[in-house]
Amino acid sequence: MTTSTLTQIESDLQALQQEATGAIATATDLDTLEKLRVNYLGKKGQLSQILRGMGKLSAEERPKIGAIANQVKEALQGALDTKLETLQKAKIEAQLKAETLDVTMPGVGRPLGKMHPLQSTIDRVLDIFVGLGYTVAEGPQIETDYYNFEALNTPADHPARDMQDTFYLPGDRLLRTHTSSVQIRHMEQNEPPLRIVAPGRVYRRDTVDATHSAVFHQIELLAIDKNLKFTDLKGTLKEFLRQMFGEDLEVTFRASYFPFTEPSAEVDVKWQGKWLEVMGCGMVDPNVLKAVGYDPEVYTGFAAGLGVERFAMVLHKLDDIRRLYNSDLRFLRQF
Ligand code: 2NM
Repeated sequence: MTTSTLTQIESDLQALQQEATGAIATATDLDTLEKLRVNYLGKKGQLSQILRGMGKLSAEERPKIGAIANQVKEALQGALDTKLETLQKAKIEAQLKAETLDVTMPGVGRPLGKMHPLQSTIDRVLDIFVGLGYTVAEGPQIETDYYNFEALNTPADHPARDMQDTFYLPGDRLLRTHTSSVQIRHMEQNEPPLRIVAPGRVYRRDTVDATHSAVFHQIELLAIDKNLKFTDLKGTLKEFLRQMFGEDLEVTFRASYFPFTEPSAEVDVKWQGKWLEVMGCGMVDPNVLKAVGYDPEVYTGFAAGLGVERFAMVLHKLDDIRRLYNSDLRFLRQF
């Protein structure tokens, strides 16, 4: 083999090292660097191609070129490794910089929403009854005549139907006039003893004025057990009203009438010097118990109902029920 082949390979290796070192030095991203590695040191890369020419060398020349080739390879590998580390660090730093959150920047002011006074009144009432061992029950606002009236001892010709003028819908449907329908559904599905409290929206064909709305909210409670008596009802409501309006509250029960309770009573509280009617109540009528399949000889029960709007108006000294519905923020922000 001629010396010229030897020197040719030597100078090719030198040229490769020079070119590759320069290219590696100018690489600015990891992709480019990887392409350079493949191009120079890869299986089919330029270094391999030059070394293929070694076949023409003599046995004495071969180790000499082999040693040089190794030096070139190590030098390039070293340059690649160093550059790789630099570029990786730079990439992480750029990422960290891009993702930095400046916690000293002023925040964007987001006005806080708050609970509507009707909802906070409902929540207060429910919290008290849950504390007394009651469970919250809910049901549909569109009802049938059966659940809203018939099962509640209020047949079609009953005069009490006029007491709560009803919105009728097509096809034997109506908008519930009280949440008692929820209690009927619950009793149908459960065995006594039970204590439930049913909050919800109810509908009556009333002329709207400062104290009436065609859509309002009720909370009704119901307890069924053996040996429940009127004194249990009184004790429960007195405790509820005491928690609602405060200690030393004067409470009085006045005889009244509801088709679904017997006896029935209206509850008044002395609030800021005046007697206020706040609830209706009574012992569940035996006909109601029979309608849901309970034996009135074994079980008795008491029930009571309150209007949420009325409670909210008393507690917050409101003079017009309509303020609770027209979403005037100047009004709502006060609560
Ligand atoms: C009231 C007043 C008196 C009442 C009765 C029932 C049921 F389903 F057990 F028969 N639930 N609620 C009731 C009784 C409601 O609201 C003024």
